Amino acid sequence: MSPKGWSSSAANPDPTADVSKAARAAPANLDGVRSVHMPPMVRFLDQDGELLEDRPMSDELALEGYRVMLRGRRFDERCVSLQRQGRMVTLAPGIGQEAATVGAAMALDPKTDWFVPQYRELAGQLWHGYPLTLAFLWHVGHPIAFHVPPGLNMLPFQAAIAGQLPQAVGLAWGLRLKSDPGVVLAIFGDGGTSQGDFHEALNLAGVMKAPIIFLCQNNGWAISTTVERQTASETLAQKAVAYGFPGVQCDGNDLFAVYATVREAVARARDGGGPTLVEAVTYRLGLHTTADDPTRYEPREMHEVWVDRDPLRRMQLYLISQGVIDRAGLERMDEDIKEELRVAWEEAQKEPAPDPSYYFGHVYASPSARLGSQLNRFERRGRG
Ligand SMILES: Cc1ncc(C[n+]2csc(CCOP(=O)(O)OP(=O)(O)O)c2C)c(N)n1
Ligand SMILES: [Mg+2]
Repeated sequence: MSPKGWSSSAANPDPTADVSKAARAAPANLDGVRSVHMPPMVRFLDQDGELLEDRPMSDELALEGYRVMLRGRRFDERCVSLQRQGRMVTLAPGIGQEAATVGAAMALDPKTDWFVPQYRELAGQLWHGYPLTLAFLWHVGHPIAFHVPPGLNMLPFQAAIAGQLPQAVGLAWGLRLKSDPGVVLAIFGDGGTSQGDFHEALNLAGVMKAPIIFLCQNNGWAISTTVERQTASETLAQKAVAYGFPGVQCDGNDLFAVYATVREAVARARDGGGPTLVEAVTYRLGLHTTADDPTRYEPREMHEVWVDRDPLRRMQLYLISQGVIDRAGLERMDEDIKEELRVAWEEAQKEPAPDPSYYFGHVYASPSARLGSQLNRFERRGRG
């Protein structure tokens, strides 16, 4: 799979050409304009964990990747349970999408590269260095979790769909202007591709050759809207062609495929080759958020098809078949992770509640008069 093979943009027209003659020579023919030649979807592991290509990472690294995917899965399950007990705010689990976010994060160098999340990427964020205790505090709505720890190259999560993308391009362009070797991984969903911010961000990134990887997690749904209702494009990856850079689809439930694809895109970006759009084809096995009930709209059979494509199951089968770990080892790992989560949750609960005045800070660089008067009113009324 070569970067050249990903690109399919047409040459710019010659501005000196005689347009009237050209029009006669090439009458309008709209047949087939819907098709864009795209490379096939990248896949390394089949559904049962059988290798189809040479593995792109060592088995030791694959085991570490699996551990973080599992940590993300168990974290989300624990948080859904805590939310049902009324101990957490609304949250968006990434269940079923762990290979997409962890595989992409593994292709970065956390010392130089930036992770720009949406809200469903916790597993990948854990790989990049976001601490578990802060992750719990995020889901209880504690503002401390919205301050990215110093030295961690990550932006806070973003709930406004695609709102992170123009900022991610600014970040990437800024790195380039400073001759910083870093690249940016910006993650969003299939629904995000309908937002103006998505198109503006991709356009600018293409023109500026910003060192950025746009990772679209096509998880089949934008709440209850299917991808078919979202776009008439055959794939989401092909949208990159219009912006003059490569777009590629990979199997988002295959850790190896996501890792290899994003690694190549990272290398291009670092070498000055500009952006890549990667569409990771995956599926949301859990809820849109804890405020959602997918049984109201999701066909049961569709869900079951994707349960069999679970990225964790696929990696387990691979690791066992290679003799990297056995069933007992996997169970021990699961127990260790549950214990880690218990300790981190306990730690999170020790964090004192913030002073309510905290919420008035960090809104503007210099607080507006309106916010100042609201704070005064709050102080006058007392804190009861
Ligand atoms: C700008 C904006 N419009 C609408 C919403 C309401 N909303 C929240 S999540 C969501 C669906 C997003 O779907 P997708 O981009 O596929 O991401 P996913 O939730 O599937 O990860 C919508 C429309 C929002 N948060 N922001
Ligand atoms: Mg989606």
